[in-house]
Amino acid sequence: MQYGIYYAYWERQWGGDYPKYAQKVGKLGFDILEISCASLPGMKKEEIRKLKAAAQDAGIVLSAGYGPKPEENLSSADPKTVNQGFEFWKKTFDVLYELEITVVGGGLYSYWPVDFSKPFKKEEDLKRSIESMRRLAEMASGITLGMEALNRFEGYLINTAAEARSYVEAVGCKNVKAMLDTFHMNIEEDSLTEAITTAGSYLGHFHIGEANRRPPRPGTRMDWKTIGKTLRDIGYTGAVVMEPFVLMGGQVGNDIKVWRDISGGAGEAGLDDAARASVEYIRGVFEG
Ligand SMILES: [Mn+2]
Repeated sequence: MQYGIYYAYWERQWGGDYPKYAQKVGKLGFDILEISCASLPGMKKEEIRKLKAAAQDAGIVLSAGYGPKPEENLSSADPKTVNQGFEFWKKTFDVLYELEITVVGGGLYSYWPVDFSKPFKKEEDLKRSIESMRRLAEMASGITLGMEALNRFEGYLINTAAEARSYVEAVGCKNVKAMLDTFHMNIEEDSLTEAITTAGSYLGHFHIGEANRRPPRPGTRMDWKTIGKTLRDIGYTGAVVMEPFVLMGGQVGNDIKVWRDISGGAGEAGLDDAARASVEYIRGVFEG
């Protein structure tokens, strides 16, 4: 397995200086920097070149995550919205290819975060989403699309590993895979072991975080040893990316709903130390 971290751990606004983060996470002991697709369609050649060089220098690879905007929702009943979604992905895949990114995950099958004040029909949205995903999979040749099971407060189409698996089976494309995140699993699954086993060979990307989205560490209610063992048992050899959110404020704090300073006043150096300790711990425990 390879171990990564999502850049937004350090940010209060979405987006950031990715070449800087590539260098940083390489030094902290990670193999992967996960970035957001949000700014990729407008990325200039020179910026792409700089980021690729930074990743190469740092000895890391890049992966990507995304929560589609409401106007890019591939499950929408409005054809214009669905088209906008495909337009976004068309531009994004061009940049992902250039950055040699082979995995992109998130609530790609819907939009994020879902506005539950608006009406929706799960069955119909699911049907449209599956049809869209087949088309997206074709556009994404060589890139694995991770269908992330999100908790009920953030999404409704795929909340569990079982739902992710049946969605992926219904799509029936090799590069569309299930994606799990221990933060969401902690809310929705009876058993994290069963959930990982249910995803089985369909698992294409894995996010980790404590129940309160701190970086993983020993002595919490998350049984990291068993989670790591179960991933080994199903033969998972992909990416394990931590997605910690501990900072209050800004659009990130608002979207993630961080209403207290979970970092405990840690500055950048404190956040770095926690990330370094976390990846060292997880690598040791997950590799068995
Ligand atoms: Mn996640």
